[in-house]
Parts: sequence; structure tokens; C-alpha cells
Amino acid sequence: MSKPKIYISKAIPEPALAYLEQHCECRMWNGQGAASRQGLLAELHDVEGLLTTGGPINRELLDHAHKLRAVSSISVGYNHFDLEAMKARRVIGTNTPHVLDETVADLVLSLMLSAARRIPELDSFVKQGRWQRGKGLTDEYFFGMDVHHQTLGIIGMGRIGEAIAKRAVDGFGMSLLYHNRSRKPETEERFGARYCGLDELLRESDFVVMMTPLTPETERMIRLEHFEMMKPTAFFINASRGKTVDEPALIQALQTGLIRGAGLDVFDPEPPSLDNPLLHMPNVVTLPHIGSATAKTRLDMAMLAARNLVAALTGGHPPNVVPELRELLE
Ligand code: 8YV
Repeated sequence: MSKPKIYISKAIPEPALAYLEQHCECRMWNGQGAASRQGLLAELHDVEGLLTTGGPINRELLDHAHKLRAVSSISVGYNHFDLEAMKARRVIGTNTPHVLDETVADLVLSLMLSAARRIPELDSFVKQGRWQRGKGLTDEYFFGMDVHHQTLGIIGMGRIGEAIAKRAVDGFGMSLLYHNRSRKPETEERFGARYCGLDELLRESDFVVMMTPLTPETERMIRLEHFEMMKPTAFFINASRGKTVDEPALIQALQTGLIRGAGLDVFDPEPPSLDNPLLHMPNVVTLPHIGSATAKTRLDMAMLAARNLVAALTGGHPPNVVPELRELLE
């Protein structure tokens, strides 16, 4: 039997490529970064599978890919899938849950600590030679905010949210509030977490962590009126998707002191333009969407995505078909 043809739209770790080459006839993007949209569309006319990390899987793309049967994304988020269009064309979509939970949770704690203790700002301070013998103990210039024993509010209590909760409660003695589509009795029991409405979470939390997937319901879920509810001493952390927040409102909230600071791994759009005020505020820690970026986790994600794609194309049972498209397997 001939192997299914696939296109790989971004460089992937060698073991994942080797696995794919065993089972598929692979063509791949061989430049830096990702293939351009036009370049990608031109490659799709004869492929049955696509391995990707982002970029819309929409009607335009499907129109260029009449043989396409499966799209495997190397990401847990799949907001780039046009689920209706994929359903209509019977194209299976898979993602890579679980394998990145702990790594993303590590990053969220880093953002909380970095923003609260002003790590990047004071790192530059030392490196610029501005540290001089001074008042020491009482020098308020160096003061930050405590993270331990503060109240953490998590918006979106999925697997990553739980990995954050574990660190915050067990390691830092934090109190936990959460807001989610559904209640999680086990999480409440395990972490002493309290389920509450969005407004209450925003009013009471010292750290608000955005961890919800981007869906039509969560797009720009946090707006100016929400920042107005937060404590002026609170920090806003986003490691999900930039579009879950009205970014101009976040900028205004920071500029007018509605909140004390932010830690951001995601932006809208990405990368942010250099004149985005968020890039120029000392109380905002910015990162280039690196939530899952460790060698081990990126390898695990790529391997899982490869297995998903091979299973989908060879009559197996792909472990991670996204819930909205599972009916296509029936
Ligand atoms: C990136 C992520 O997608 O998994 C997700 O949803 O946001 C990240 O892990 C990853 O950088 C793309 O490979």
C-alpha cells in the first residue's frame, strides 16, 4: 500500500520527522520560521495530511487541499481551526494536550514572580551599573510584592490551570479562586479552591491568571470594565492567547494605575509591533510566546502530533482528535 502524502509546514525535531517518514511520504518546508501562506497553499493540492503549528485552517486552505483528511497541530490550543469548515469537509483535527501542562505552569509562575519582584527591571538595573551602595534595607526602590500567601485567581481551570494551582497552593501557600465553564469538585477539594463568578474573582485576586482557551465565547473576555474591578495592587498574567483580552484596555489599565503590573507571554497580534506601549512599561514583563518552549516538551509535542497524524491517516485511532470533531470518527 502506498504511504499517505503529508506536508510539514514548519521545521520539527528529528525524531518526529523520522517517525513520520516511516509512515508517510513527507514534503516539508525547508526555510526558517514557517512557510508563507501562499507558499503553504501551493503545497497542499495533493496531500492527505498536514502537520502545522498555527495559521488558519479555514475554507480558503481547504479549497486548496481537496485530498486533505487530517490536520495535526503541534499545540494544545486549536483556535486556528475553523471547526465548521473542517466538519463540512470531514477533515479531522488533532492537538497536543497533556504533554505541555507542567512546562506552561512553570512559565506562569515565572511570570508572576518576575512581575511581582520586578526581576527584568532590576536585572537591567544591575547590568547598567546603576547599583550603588545605598540605604539597603529601607530602599523602597527595590521593593516588590509578595507572591506567597496571596490570592490567585485562575480563569480557565483546565489541566494547565491545575498544574498552576498545584505550584501556587503547595509551594507558595496561596489561596485559590477559579472561574471556569464548569465546576471542578476534585480541584476544589484538592487545592481548597473556591469557584466564583468572574467579577468576584477579579475583585479579590492579587494575581489574575488567564488560562482559558480562545473560543468565540472567550474572545476579548477581559475588557476595561474588568480591569476597573481589579485591585490597584494586582497583577494580570496571560499565557493563553492575546485575543482573550482587549489589549488596548489592558494598556489603559496599566497606564492609569488600575492594576500594578502584568506578565505577558501572548499578544494580539504576535509578534507585537515595536511601538506597542506594553513593550515600554517597566511594570510589564513580556515574553515571545514561550509557554511550552523547552526542548523536551517541544519534542513530546511534536511526537504526539506525528502519532496523531499517522493514526488519522492509516485507519488508527488518533488519541487527540479535538472534541468538536470527534463525530467525524463515528
Ligand atoms: C504554541 C501554544 O502553540 O500549545 C499551544 O497552544 O500556545 C504553544 O505551545 C507553540 O509554540 C507552537 O508550536
